[in-house]
Amino acid sequence: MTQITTVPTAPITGQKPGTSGLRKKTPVFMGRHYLENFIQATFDVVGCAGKTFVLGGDGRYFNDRAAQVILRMAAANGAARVIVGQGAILSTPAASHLIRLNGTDGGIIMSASHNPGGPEEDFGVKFNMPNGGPAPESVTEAIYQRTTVITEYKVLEAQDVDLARIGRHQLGAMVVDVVDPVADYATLMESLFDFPALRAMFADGFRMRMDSMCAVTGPYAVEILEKRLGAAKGTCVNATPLPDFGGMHPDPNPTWAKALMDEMFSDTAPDFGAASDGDGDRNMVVGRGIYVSPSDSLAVLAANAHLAPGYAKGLKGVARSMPTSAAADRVADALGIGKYETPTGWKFFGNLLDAGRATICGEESFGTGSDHVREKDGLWAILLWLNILAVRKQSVADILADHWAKFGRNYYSRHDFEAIESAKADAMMAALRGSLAGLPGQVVEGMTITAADDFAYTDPVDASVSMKQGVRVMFGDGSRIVYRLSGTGTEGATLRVYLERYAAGPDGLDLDAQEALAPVIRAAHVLAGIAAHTGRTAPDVVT
Ligand code: G16
Repeated sequence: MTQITTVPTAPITGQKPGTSGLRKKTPVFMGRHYLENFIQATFDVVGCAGKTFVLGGDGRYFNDRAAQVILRMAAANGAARVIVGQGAILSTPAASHLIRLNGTDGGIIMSASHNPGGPEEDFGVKFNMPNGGPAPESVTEAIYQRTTVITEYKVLEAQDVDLARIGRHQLGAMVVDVVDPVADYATLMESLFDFPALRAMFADGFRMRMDSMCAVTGPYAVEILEKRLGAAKGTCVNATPLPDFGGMHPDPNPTWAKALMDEMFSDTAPDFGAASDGDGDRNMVVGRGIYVSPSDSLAVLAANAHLAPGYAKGLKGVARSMPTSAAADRVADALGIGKYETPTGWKFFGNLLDAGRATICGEESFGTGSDHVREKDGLWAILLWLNILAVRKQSVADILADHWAKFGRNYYSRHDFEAIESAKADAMMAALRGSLAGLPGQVVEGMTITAADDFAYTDPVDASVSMKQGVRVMFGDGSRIVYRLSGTGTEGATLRVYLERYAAGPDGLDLDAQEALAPVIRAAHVLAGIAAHTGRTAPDVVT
């Protein structure tokens, strides 16, 4: 017996999606009507009757129960079919792929990405469009507006769907297809990369460490790297997804993936190391004794992508988020292809990819991807690196050295100041914005400021405008400081300070990034009065 119930509800404040969907503390999401209001608002905006959606998440705490609620609400709102990853699990790029592969009307992804998971940690939900990419601001804003006036939601009274069983299920009038979360994604990867060459490289003794940080990519990494490519058993560590990520902070950066960093800088380091995040869209790559910054990774991938079969015809263009270093721009210029600078947030790449203007996109926040899906894709980036290593037969360190010798080096680092009181962070940004007009011409740390602004972006495809996307201070010697507040945190404010300095070479290409950036770092503190506003003198995380 199934019955549709209409439940009276009232708006709950604060359901405004951030950089990538709605992310809150898990107890907030588990609060009365919280998930239901947001899902109903989403269905009200995107439409649900007769539609087909993909549903999956990164397996964090509450993922399983939230999936059952979303399924019952989809059925009550008249959806025709939902394709769900087994156990309600799908990595974000795999979900994007399934949306595209099946030509669905979009999908719902349950994830708070790299944020920790667990009863007291973070949860999140976002809607992806029929192109497989995160909903643009116009849609997320409409969903938010809807949450402010919502009065009821619909839910089907029914038993849980057995999401452990692959195959077709029925939920009221709605079909639920439970699918293997890995198979289609692995096939897609096999179509882009030279798997025989990678198999030969592993057979020749190439050693790798893949740290899935107890998050969603474990099964994907084991299937692709160990089973299909023949990497030694045990290459993949932390490969079982856990609801609390084993207490880890599944953010693949040198701070949170410290065990991987330690191994890669040890005497027994393998040839290549990689890590991915909670929902599998981020990646970090490390060579033996050398860390690859995400901005450099994007540039190297863009310069060498043609070595992989999926990109043999070359790239149409390269896009990066504004705070990402300009290293990729130099590659685009050398290749004579388009280059684009967008606000932070993968959703801004969607139009460029759909319009065929960009093939590869990347961000300083450990995200790289291409037009194969409409999300960034951690394992994709790792496989492209492996493909490049297999063809060039050089170490990561040699590939980076060659790259810098050819293009010069954009020294780069991001300093994060976490859990600042929101009012203090807002006051600092307001003061900074107020000071912009007077900055050009000033000399700080021996560097002359040539321009300062608050980044605004006009989408070249649909002409939509996004204002106030980060304060930029540019210097005469090519150095740059960017300040913005994170849009993905759930506690107070996180101030991100992005630091960049260009060295043309041939000398001075192998300094430690923090050393090379020292004057820029000092200037960043002086210009924004970080200590005076926030009481912080040192960052919590340095990437
Ligand atoms: C999300 C977005 C990325 C963004 C990152 C950091 O990634 O998709 O585009 O760069 O957040 O954003 P912020 O600086 O606002 O915290 P993810 O991996 O969290 O989905």
